[in-house]
Amino acid sequence: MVQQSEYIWFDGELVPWEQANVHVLTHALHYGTGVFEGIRAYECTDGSSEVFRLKEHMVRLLDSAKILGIKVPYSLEELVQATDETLKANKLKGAYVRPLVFVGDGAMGVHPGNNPIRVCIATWPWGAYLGDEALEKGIRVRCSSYTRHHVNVMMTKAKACGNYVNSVLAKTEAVADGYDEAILLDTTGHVAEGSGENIFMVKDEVLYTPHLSQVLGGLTRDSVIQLASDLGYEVREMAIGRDMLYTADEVFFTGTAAELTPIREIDRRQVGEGKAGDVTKALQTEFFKILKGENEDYEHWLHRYSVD
Ligand code: PPE
Repeated sequence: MVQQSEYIWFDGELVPWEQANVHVLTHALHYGTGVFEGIRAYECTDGSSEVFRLKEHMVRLLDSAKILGIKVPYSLEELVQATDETLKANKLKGAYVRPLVFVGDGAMGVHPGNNPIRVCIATWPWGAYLGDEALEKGIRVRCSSYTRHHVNVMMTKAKACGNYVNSVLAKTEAVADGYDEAILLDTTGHVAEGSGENIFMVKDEVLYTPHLSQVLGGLTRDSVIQLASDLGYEVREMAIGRDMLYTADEVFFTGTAAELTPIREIDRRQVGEGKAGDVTKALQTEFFKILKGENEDYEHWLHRYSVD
């Protein structure tokens, strides 16, 4: 169960959590016509708070909407402000932030017509996405029997609600089979991403990650690439086969919800030493310092706010 907070920002105003409801004929419920974001806010070491790369997340939300042909009735600045307002109203020093833009009720049928475009921003406290132990010890994953979207079947750059049926299928299959998460291969058979994460591998101190052609351009992925480069690691974006993962020294997932989660086993093969590797741990440590506002060099990624 989601831990409720007091308010949800809905169509321009803060409404009590239980009243943020929609009609059953909401277009997005039937056809997946919505786009969303996953954002995290962190309490910093100095007692202040920050939303990580808030503006970039909202830009991606607007881009996702554009890809689906949805006209968002709010500007980037208004969405940023609404996030601040919601976090403050809920007195949340740290939180998961879930903006959602969706086609509301009105006409039925595949064509969304002139149905209203509705926008909400929900915020709630959310701990480690794959469990507390996962961040430290790593998780067990399987390559999914489901393939990631083809670029001309679904719009892989849009964080569109309907796209996530593919993720749900992969994730539920993985969990039912006793794994923590799934790795999806793309339509060429190369490694794409997790159900809600991008993926990296390390071999001989070099980082590898699938190029962006068929995966979501994750902001955590982008942050880790920049951070790794700043720390002196070489990062190569290229096509990766699952066999490369099997023989990698380290593999890890990145995502707003998953943060930086090590993978210790893939398809019943131990990855490296079967625990978080040195490069993964080094990146994790530095990344969490940034998130907690402890590294001034990355202050430009932080949207500071205060609930007091
Ligand atoms: N790929 C997919 C498919 C994806 O959903 C996410 C985020 C990422 C990569 C990583 O992107 P970023 O968060 O910008 O680094 N998934 C969001 C939703 C997860 C969920 O279960 O819901 C998230 O991490 O918030």
